[in-house]
Amino acid sequence: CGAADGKPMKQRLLVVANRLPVSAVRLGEDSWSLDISAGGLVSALLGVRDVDAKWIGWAGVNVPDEVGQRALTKALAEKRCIPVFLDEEIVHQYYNGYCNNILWPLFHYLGLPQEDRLATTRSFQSQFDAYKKANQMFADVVNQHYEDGDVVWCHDYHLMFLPKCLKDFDSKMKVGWFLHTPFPSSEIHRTLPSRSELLRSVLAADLVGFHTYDYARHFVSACTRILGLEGTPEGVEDQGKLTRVAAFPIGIDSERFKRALEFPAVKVHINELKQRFTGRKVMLGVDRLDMIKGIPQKILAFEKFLEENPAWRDKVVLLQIAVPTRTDVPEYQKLTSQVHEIVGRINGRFGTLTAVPIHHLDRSLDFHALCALYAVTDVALVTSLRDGMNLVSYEFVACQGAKKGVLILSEFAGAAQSLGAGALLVNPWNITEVANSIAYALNMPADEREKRHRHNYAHVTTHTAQDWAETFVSELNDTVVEAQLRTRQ
Ligand code: ADQ
Repeated sequence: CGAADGKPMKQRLLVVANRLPVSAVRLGEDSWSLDISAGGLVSALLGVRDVDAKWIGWAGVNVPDEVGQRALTKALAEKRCIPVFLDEEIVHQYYNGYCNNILWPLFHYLGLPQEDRLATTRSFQSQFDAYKKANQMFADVVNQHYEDGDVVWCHDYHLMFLPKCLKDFDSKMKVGWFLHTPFPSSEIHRTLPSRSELLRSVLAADLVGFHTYDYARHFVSACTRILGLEGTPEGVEDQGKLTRVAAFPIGIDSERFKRALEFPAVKVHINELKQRFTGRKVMLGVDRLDMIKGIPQKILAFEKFLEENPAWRDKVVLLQIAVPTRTDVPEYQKLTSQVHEIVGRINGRFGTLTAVPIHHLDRSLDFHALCALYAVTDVALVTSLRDGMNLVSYEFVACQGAKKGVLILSEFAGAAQSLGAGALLVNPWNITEVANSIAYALNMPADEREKRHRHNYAHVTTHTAQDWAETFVSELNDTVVEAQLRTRQ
């Protein structure tokens, strides 16, 4: 369609995610400072051609007063963001409760909470009610801003109820839903008390996407086994209505990483790191400090490697950068102390007066510092127990144009399906296997390193975040057109 000035109109895209890509800090009654995150999803969506995208989501802060809400809405509008205001109680029940305490561990095969069965069952229902209420609040904001022809792309496990809310409002709305975590085997999903309602809500979407073919297959089996619906090669069919289900593996903005390596400040940082670790091979782990990332297992494997390879003890260092998340949750606090304890023990055991084998940082690094670290790394260790995709493995490869370092990658990360031929795949639960892979990686001949790196580099630089977003949006448009043709026949 054309606009009045004759130029083709861009398609409007409403991206709905739990969190807006901003951090908002209140400066006064009606003033806010906003810091836009330049990370993955944002650059993916900026790169989609002929699309005019806006974000809808929670800004991550409680704003109880109208003056503050109005001021934040106005400030966010300049960044093409639209806020959903959630109060503290809803955040507690919906976000900390149902999303992070129930769906996150379950989708990563860690099971449902078991501490106190009765209490969990009781709070389960109120958390699920809050989840549905919060999803409806997101839907209300989408509906206020929706215009005919818009594409609405819902993201992640926080918003599984949203497709249904949106279709209830307007059955012609083009709705896509993408899951960033794994979708577990139907045997795991079956244990969830609200299993059917969630599946039915997701099926209201026109297109449902996952990182890997396996997750898509698990979702279709859950629909056939739990709901008794028919799975077809295209997706799931319910009384003549097809919901298309497919794999759309995400990527990164690899050019952004390559460009960063050319910045003078990053080059200076690279040289400093090289000097700091002269004579030692650098191994790197970069993770959010989360149970799913397998950080204790990784460090124990490194200890085993040091135990069995004394000649390497003063020739290798492991840098583990772990951003704390969900710091108010006791399980995460326990994980932090567990990691500190293991690191302390290993440094005490193998350290010398001048060097320690593990540098562990509990914090986030800025983008340039991260790129410099990736660039000087000889071996990256990604040992997630489960991970939807894992972008750290992609970022490491993108920064290794010169060095051609080795990637040790968990077979339970979605990335194993795309980078498996170049990486050394490991079972992160098998500490001996990971320790052996570390030894193999450190001793790997240059031609093998080069060959493995070439494979991964080609993948990471050609399957970018922009391609991912563009493919999903165009597939969603096609799916809706095909469905319209089918109903006319
Ligand atoms: P995450 O679980 O957050 O994402 P991941 O894909 O690895 O996992 O992305 C983490 C991002 O945070 C990366 O861009 C990384 O650079 C950054 N990061 C991590 N630790 C950092 C640190 N210490 N300092 C600075 N930056 C740090 C979820 C799913 C993944 C899926 C993504 C995208 O769990 O499986 O790949 O969404 O769909």
